[in-house]
Amino acid sequence: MRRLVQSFAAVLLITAALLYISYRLNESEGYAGSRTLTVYNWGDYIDPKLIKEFEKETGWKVIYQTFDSNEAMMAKIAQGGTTFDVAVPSEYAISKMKEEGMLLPLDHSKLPNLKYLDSRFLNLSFDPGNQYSVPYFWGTVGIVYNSEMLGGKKLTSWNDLWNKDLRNQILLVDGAREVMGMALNSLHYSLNDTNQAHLLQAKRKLDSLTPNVKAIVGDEIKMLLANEEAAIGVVWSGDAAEIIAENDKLDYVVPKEGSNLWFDNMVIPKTAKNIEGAHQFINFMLDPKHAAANAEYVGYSTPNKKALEYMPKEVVKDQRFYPDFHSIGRLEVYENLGKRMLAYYNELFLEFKMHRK
Ligand code: N2P
Repeated sequence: MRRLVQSFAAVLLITAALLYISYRLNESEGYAGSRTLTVYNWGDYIDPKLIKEFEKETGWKVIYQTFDSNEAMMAKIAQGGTTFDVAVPSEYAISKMKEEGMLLPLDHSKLPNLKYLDSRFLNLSFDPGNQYSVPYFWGTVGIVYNSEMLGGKKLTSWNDLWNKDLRNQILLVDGAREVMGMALNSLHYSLNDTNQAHLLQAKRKLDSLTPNVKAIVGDEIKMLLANEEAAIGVVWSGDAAEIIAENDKLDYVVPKEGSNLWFDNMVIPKTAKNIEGAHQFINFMLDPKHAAANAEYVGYSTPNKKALEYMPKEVVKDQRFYPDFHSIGRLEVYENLGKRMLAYYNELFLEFKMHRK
């Protein structure tokens, strides 16, 4: 009997000790977790000095990760392995993430710097009232080209790219919506077209561009064009601004058949762990001085009206990168076309990429 009591006491003691250890472990993990803020952004899309400054100011340690497409970002967040506190999707992705319950509503009382944003970028149809997202950068898709390498020629149209003289001269941004959108626009269809015959026609037209396409690339597109490895790039406007700052022989044009107007906004994924820190980070990036420093560093256009006052006049007056987009009727914003249609766009783009090899 005594033996029994003894071993019962021993089991109790061990259980209590284990419980205590696991409690302390959880506590310390929670502690470590709560000191960090995980930010998920596009590549080349922030001034790293701002991350340092934010860490110093708030005491959060930032874990910074990057993605190169909305599709990759959404898949990674949905898969859940890493939890992100802030992410920066584009408008159609925001609409999709909202629909799929992937976002947390924002607490505007924690974002006093919202008042500095230009109202043109607020309350847009993909997020009425900015319940879930706050503007970060915006821009267009267009053609950056080196007219010296093209014998003084000026480009004005998507269809110019199909010219037989441009063999191996074109670099394309690695984006399904962008490249499919270009093909659709070149055929005078909407870049949100969902008609299968039109989409197949666009894909065939892309295939016929293949001899002129040197490569389909990510952020290295800027370096390649600035170094004159190719004469033409289909790029986001901010990349064009960055390239032209490096090499002023290049120019940027939004083709006359029409193109894309896009908005990248900051959001807090539903799975976020540091919601307080996420609001602080968003508000920090909305500070006009920080927004101006960020825009100058990455080359993209800021939606922060007050920030423009801290930036060089020649930058913010440049109609190529700060256009009055309401007056450019030919721009369209990507719509959330639904899961199946988005998958179809991706599939056609992938087939085009394979066809090249
Ligand atoms: C920056 C990518 C910008 C994304 N490298 C445009 N939506």
